[in-house]
Amino acid sequence: MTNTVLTFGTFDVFHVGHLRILERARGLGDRLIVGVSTDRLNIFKKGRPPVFSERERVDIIKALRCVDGVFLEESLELKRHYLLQHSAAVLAMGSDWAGRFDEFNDICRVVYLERTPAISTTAVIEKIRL
Ligand code: C2G
Repeated sequence: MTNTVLTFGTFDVFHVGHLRILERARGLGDRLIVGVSTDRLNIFKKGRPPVFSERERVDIIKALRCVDGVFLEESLELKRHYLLQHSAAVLAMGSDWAGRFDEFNDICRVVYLERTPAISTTAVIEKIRL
């Protein structure tokens, strides 16, 4: 029985905080499948389009050694569907989402992993701007 881990994110302006959580999520099972937010979902979540398109963000995530598969996350409301579709044994998310996905405890283990401090896409954009 393959122990599939699912995680989700926009992964815009990819940085080491994204890499750390993907590597740690991968360590929770035998394979890691990543739901990458569509451009449209990012606008809904963050009120702005991502810097890099969904195509570019998918290509980067797909290229990572710790990632076994990628799909487009169209909506935050489809999480149960995605978890069942991929027979996820684990949902792993950053601690900024702590508690938000406990409702899925009936179909998989829900794990919140500590965020990597002092780095975010917004901070990287600000640093480049300055
Ligand atoms: N992250 C992290 N450390 C950081 C920044 C981000 O661990 N310094 C984690 C976040 O907690 C998240 C993942 O990296 O688990 C992706 O972050 P985002 O691309 O900002 O994704 P988010 O907007 O949280 O999307 O359905 C859930 C959403 O799609 C998650």
